[in-house]
Amino acid sequence: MAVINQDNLTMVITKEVERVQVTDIHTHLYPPGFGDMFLYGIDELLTYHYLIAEFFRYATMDYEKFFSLSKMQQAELIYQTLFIKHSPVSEAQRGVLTVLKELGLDVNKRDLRVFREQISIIPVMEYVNRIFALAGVKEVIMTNDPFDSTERQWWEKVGNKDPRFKAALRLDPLLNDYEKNYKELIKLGYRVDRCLDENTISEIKRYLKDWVKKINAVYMAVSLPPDFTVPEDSYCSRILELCVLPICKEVKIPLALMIGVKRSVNPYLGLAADSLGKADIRSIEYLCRTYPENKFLVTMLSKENQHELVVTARKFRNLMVFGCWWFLNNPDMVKEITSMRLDTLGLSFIPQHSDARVLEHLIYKWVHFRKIIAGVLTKKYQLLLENGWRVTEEEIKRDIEDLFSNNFWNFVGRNS
Ligand code: HDL
Ligand code: ZN
Repeated sequence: MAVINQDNLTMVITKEVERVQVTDIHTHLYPPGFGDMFLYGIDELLTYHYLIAEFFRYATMDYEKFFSLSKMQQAELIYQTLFIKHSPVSEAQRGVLTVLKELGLDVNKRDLRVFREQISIIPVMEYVNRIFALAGVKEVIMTNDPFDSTERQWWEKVGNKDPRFKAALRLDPLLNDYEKNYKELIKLGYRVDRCLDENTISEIKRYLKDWVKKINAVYMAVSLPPDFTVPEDSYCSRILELCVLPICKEVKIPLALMIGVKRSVNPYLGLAADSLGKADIRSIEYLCRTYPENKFLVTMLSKENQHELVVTARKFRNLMVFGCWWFLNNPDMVKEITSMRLDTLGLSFIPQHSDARVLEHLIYKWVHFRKIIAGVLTKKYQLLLENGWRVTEEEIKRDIEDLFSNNFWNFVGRNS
């Protein structure tokens, strides 16, 4: 039972943070068996929508012209603009270098053909294993949308064979655009109507139960706009209360609410088109208070929502705060938010998820985050030592495993 002091504290925390195996609770990854939906390699890394947005800070070419180019041509343009003509100092730009460095490639080769060649000679499954190992990730939760016909076919014809990839049932088309999408439900065999009558409510619940079972969903999830309001007389609010929450409770899985995204602010940018806005915490208070037997995983996109979200979590034990989502996932904000959460919630939250879309994102998102949280945690335990509290290495290991994995599985009510 190694006793910790001011001299060995940093080393112990760094070691435990470096070696903890992560449960990455929100990603857009797919298993290698899902064909073209499984994204990896330097061209996918460079055409990440974060980098496309940053590319168009400089580029004067037509949006359509850019998107008509091949992925390789887009990657070359982005690389020349963001890495060669300007130094790659942004979080997402630096992330590409982190991936190449952790893979043992020479980032100063400055030649995409070399990186393509060096990655392409590695057998895919060996490469997947290497990425998970380098990232220190034991499992990822995906974002699974049966309304996406391509993805639906993979589930119906192949299914997921890789236990490292867990499923989450994504509800955006159902909740955010029911009027446009209810016909899709009919095509899937559910006798729903435009109006939410008794039969439609029952059929939507049947759809939810069917797909939670089919993909073995660990939770249901939805992203919501800044003006999300419940209760209100809207499709979103009514389907949420009449269908989603009763089924989440019945099948005993949480609902993940990702609030504050303003979709398609500049439609020409495709996946990079979205922005953010401050949301109203009162809807979270209402849901947690009104549905005490439901569990809510919540992340919010606006920095201005972070403190009220953390305080709200102090009021409701069925609320689990997670991640520094998207535009918040930059070093200084991650440090500030994580420190605030530790001060306000102790260790009872899930500090980060990767939102990875490309397999190698797991490396950069977690290498960057581990460095930040190691520094933040060291400060907190130093204060404990100053108060004369004797903390052991085993207790630090336990706390870090809670933050990176066990808090999630204990909240979900399952083992990893
Ligand atoms: O809605 C979401 O799940 C967001 O994470 C979006 O997918 C977004 O495009 C993203 O990838 N953020 O990191
Ligand atoms: Zn996401």
